[in-house]
Amino acid sequence: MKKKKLLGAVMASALLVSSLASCSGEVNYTADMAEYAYEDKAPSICEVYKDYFQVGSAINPRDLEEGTDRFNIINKQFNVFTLENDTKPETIHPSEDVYNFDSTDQLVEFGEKYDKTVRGHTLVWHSQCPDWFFYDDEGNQVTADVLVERMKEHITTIVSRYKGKIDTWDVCNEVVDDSYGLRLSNWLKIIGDYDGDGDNYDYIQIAFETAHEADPDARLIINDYSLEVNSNKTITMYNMLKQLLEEGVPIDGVGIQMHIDYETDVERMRDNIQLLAKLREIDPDFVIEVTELDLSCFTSYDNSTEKEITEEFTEQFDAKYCEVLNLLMDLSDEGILDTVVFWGYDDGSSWLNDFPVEGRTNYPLLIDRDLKFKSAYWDLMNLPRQREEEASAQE
Ligand code: 9MR
Repeated sequence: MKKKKLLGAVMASALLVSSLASCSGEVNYTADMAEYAYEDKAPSICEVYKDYFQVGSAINPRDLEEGTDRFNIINKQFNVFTLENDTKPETIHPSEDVYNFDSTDQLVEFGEKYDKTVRGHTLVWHSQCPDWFFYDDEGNQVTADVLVERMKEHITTIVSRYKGKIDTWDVCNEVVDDSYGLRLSNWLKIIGDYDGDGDNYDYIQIAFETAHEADPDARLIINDYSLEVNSNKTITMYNMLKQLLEEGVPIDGVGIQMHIDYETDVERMRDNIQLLAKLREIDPDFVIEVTELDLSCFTSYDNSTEKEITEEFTEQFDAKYCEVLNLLMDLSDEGILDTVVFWGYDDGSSWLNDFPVEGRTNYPLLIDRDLKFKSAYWDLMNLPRQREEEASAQE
């Protein structure tokens, strides 16, 4: 930034800041301060929330190119990272004898160099999982024994390689069906009730036990979407985890993806999460993680491709982000949650463009397409302090 522009920005911010002074004498951040972002003078979201939880982002290998704006942003803003796609089975283990570790190695090196928490996403999933797992060379479906062996080999090879380096694994992803019971994936269909004890949780149980053997210190998570709003899914997840935890299966927590929108009912989210938190009656150390947070500008019943981002809409959007982060701080205060990961950081790279409606442009994250910090980001930066002030005013 040129000096003159910087001076102008400083003066403008000083004026604004003086009118926004809070009762403690500290000042609120304003969107105008986005001017500082490229100067590495913006605050850091993980720093601002450090008393509550780690704050992270899904990233891609291009974000790890040191010296770029993208690298500087992610390195400063977040302290926990996951690769958006490159640790998934189809990339890391595309055929039985081929492993591609490059991107995951790169993430792990970055984590070691800059002291970041690294998450591995994901070992067992119905999607982005190559067919070779499920079929033999003649194209016939493999037996349960073969699939169990393949799954064990896959998990053991990957988790052992990153033992002590990848802190947390999404061991199983999206195993619960949207309407009832478990998702009828190839994993479930083929492995089924493997031990004959009357339930079909076996592939999940074996996956967690295998990961635990490979790295006993890693945090092992079962990750799913819509748990915060779809109570049927939450109940299925709760019942299954209750049984598995009572049987001693090494599951350390549940990952709530949290792909929500600007109308999502936050009180319903609280109720659903509280149900899952009851699993702490069985294992007091059981955690809830938010693993893929983003906030769509389209509701699920909206099929349009464009959204007019009016001032009024922005206020609604920013307020929803604040409402959600306040809920997450409540959960942290209760000792339930210590990790919040956004599914990306800039609108331009979000999976929510073109999905689920082709041609759609979405704006679900905290940083815009020009890598400028949005007003929602600045609102979130004020939130922990405002919350603490409100709490002390009530004392
Ligand atoms: O963001 C990911 C996108 O780039 C991929 O094309 C997509 C493929 O299924 O997966 C997206 O990430 C998903 C994550 O792995 C699991 N939860 C839902 C995420 C969004 O679809």
